Amino acid sequence: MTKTRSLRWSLPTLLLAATVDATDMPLNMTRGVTEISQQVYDLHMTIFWICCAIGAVVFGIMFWSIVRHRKARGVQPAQFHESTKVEILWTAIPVLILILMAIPATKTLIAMEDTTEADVTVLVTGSQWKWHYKYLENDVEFYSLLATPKEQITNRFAKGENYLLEVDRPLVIPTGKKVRFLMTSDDVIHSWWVPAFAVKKDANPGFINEAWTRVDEPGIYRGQCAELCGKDHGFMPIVVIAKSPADYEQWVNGEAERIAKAKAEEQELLAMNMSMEELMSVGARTYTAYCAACHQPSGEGLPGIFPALKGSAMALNDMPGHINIVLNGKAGTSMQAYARQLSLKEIAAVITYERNAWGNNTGELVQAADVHAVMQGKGE
Ligand SMILES: [Cu+2]
Repeated sequence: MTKTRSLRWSLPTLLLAATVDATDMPLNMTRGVTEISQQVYDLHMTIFWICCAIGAVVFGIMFWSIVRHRKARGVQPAQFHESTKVEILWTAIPVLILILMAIPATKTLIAMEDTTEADVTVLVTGSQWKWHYKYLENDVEFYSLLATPKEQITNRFAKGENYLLEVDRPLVIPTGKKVRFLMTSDDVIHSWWVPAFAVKKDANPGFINEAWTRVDEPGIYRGQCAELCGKDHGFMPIVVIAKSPADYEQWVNGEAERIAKAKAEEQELLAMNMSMEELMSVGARTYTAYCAACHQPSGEGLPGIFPALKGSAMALNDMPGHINIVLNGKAGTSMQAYARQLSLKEIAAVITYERNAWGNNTGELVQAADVHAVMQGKGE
């Protein structure tokens, strides 16, 4: 008897629980921080409650009918095959509901797609496995790489608060301004996803997709690549810092200065010779950040997938070929072109490292000028 009573009460409790504000539900979509993300959230909740209402009505009628017309009560089945009235009703009602749902959905979609009159435009390029940002109004561009230490990934250190959601150089955008993103890719399909902005757009090689956002609150917003793009798909996070327009302006100037300075240094570097010690130390750092994921920290590669550098003919004998492949990549393989991604110094250093580490003791130094010569030879 008590069991029946508790069952009788549990159903209304369950139904009432559904009226609790859905934001309390940790598995629900987040509201985000932009007007669009709020619109998307509201749309999602509207459709959700419509679905709940439809579910309640349809299952209510169904269960009521099953119980009310059960055989035990001696009910005779009704015969209304091919009833025009019923068929019109069950077509018209869903069509009406769909139209009702399509109106707010279309409004939100149109607002999301409207990338006109942007204040700032950023070209976002995905590549295995990092993001590249280029500010079209300024001479500012950079790669944004995962900054979580390897030791955390391999469980040698405790995992940090923003594990796998931290980068060396975050994208910076101004608050209160419309920022347009142009998405593309260097290799496979990636997807640039920042949940707080309700922006999730595929980055396809050879195509440009558009998205936009306007963030009002300064802050740090995090996201991830949302399209399975290969082995390190889980290691290409996105970090966006929204700064006030004045701070943003300052940051842009600082970046432009940094890039101009690096270019000037590179010119100086061409006349300089770096020592083996310096080349090996910069080279080891560069190798770990850019090469070790495929060629492995041991330089042994993965047989059949990524070639070994340790003891390889190219690393031991063919210096121009070695420089060329690092600069320009190898078409049809995962070997990327690093000419744009790394500085002359880093390229010279990483090649020196590869020619002298793991017992590849060629004793050869590769200088920035050597790399530059191969670059010029290629007419770049
Ligand atoms: Cu990706």
